[in-house]
Amino acid sequence: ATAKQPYRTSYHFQPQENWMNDPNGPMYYKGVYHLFYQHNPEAATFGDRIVWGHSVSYDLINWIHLNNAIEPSGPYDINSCWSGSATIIPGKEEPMILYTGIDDKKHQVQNLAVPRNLSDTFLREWVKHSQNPVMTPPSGVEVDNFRDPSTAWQGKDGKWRVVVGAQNGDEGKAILYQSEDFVSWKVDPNPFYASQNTGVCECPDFFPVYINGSTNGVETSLQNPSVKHVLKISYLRKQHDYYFLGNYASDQGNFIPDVRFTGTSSDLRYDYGKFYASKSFFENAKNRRILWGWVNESDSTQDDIQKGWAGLQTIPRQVWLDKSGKRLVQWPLEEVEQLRGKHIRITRENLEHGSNLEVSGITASQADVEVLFELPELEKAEFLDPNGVDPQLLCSQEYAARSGTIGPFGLLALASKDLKEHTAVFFRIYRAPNGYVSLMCSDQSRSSLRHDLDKTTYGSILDIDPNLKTISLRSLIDHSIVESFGDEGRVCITSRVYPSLAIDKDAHLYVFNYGSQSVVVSELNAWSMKQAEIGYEGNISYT
Ligand code: DQQ
Repeated sequence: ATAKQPYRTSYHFQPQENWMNDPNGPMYYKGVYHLFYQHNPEAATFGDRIVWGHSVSYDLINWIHLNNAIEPSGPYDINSCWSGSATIIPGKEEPMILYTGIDDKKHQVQNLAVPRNLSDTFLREWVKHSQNPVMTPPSGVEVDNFRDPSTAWQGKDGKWRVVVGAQNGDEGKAILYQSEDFVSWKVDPNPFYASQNTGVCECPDFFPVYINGSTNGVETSLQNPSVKHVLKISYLRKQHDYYFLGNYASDQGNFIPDVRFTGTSSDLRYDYGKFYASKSFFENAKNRRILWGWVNESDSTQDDIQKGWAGLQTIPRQVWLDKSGKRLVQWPLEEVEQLRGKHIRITRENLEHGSNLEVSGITASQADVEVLFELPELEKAEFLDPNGVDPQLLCSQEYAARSGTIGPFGLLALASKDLKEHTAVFFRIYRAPNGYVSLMCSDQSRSSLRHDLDKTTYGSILDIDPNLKTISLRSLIDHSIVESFGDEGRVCITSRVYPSLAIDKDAHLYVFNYGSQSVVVSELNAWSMKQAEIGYEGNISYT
């Protein structure tokens, strides 16, 4: 075996080699989880013959790679098989895949594929329907901007509905289709959702969530007063996944967001770092909605070619509506905890101004860490009017990670011993005109001594309860990725970093407070993470 590369992850999903982007058609079928993904089998870069890679799992953490599931073959997809989704037809218990084909004229069309053999639980082979394409660009949609069919949902009339992302000039749209048999689809002349001055809507995802604070997921077709709906749009121009909470007007066939897209930092995002083209699915075994998102590289294309691979998927996240009803909450699936090994616990540790305390004894390059910080009196906080400020800019200021009043406090991940390299994930608390806010940042500016890396700092602002006593932070650290969950999953920030010193055993982890007010680590738990088993069928012991 060749030595492991320093930036290759140990428990995040990656193909053995080459390029990966969007997660496609995730589903749980007869005891097996399936993940398909956009894949260029020829190179570590995006290409003009994209296929659907395919892997299966029993626990969403260890994965068996199978042959590609869908590859270009007919006039309707000869130039690539782009993103799409799976739907399991209830009663028949049959999975259907709708995906985008780039056809022989380089137009984007939607195609249907079904398993060849339902008794093969891995669903290795997929057959394309003889009537493909099942959707072609309708009027008012550009032929090369019509893609990414969603999972279908069934209306009370029994008809299936899907949305497809589209563009007409500057207008982004999600186009609604209806079908009785999944094969012949009728377009709705009115868009399901539209936004001006945004450009194309990619990878629309539409699903219900419970409004009572339950963490349970909701089956995609369910419509009743106990739910509201979420529409997620990946805006290509922004390279971010935005979600809208709102009302599904099923009679009019459209979605009315509670708050419209503004294009500013006040729009809600799944993740304020690197995270795109995500897709969720409902899993009935544990009654949850699971979200996958693509995390691209922050190094150069040349680096990717050298590494021989590019692209990660996040650790799958459970997603539900916060009890406030105002935002979604995301949390790494409990299954990831099976990888937790050596454990370090710190309790009631006072962090005075300027402290950084090493969390030693675990493999800091491959770790799961959860901290609960006890806050000082909030009245002492600095003043900030969050209206019109861009949290990402605030987090990027020269001293944001170095000094303040309440905060910055948080973690220094993938740090070298001398701290020349580190990724700072931290909070700052501010007094705002109408209460208090917390700023959460992930600062990559000192993550590596290497150049030619995108070290953009990320951040987000969250309203907090004026009586708040504690705030939590969890980070999943895996060699070149830091996935952070603030305030129990109300704010997520994922970053990619490529340390030159803080590699493997030379990586360290610290908890710090550079605010003038002391904070207390009321509890910190950190674990070394074991390597997940991810490999080709036959080459791994995982079955
Ligand atoms: N990636 C796919 C498209 C989709 C985009 C192509 C989003 O279907 O719109 O690989 O990242």
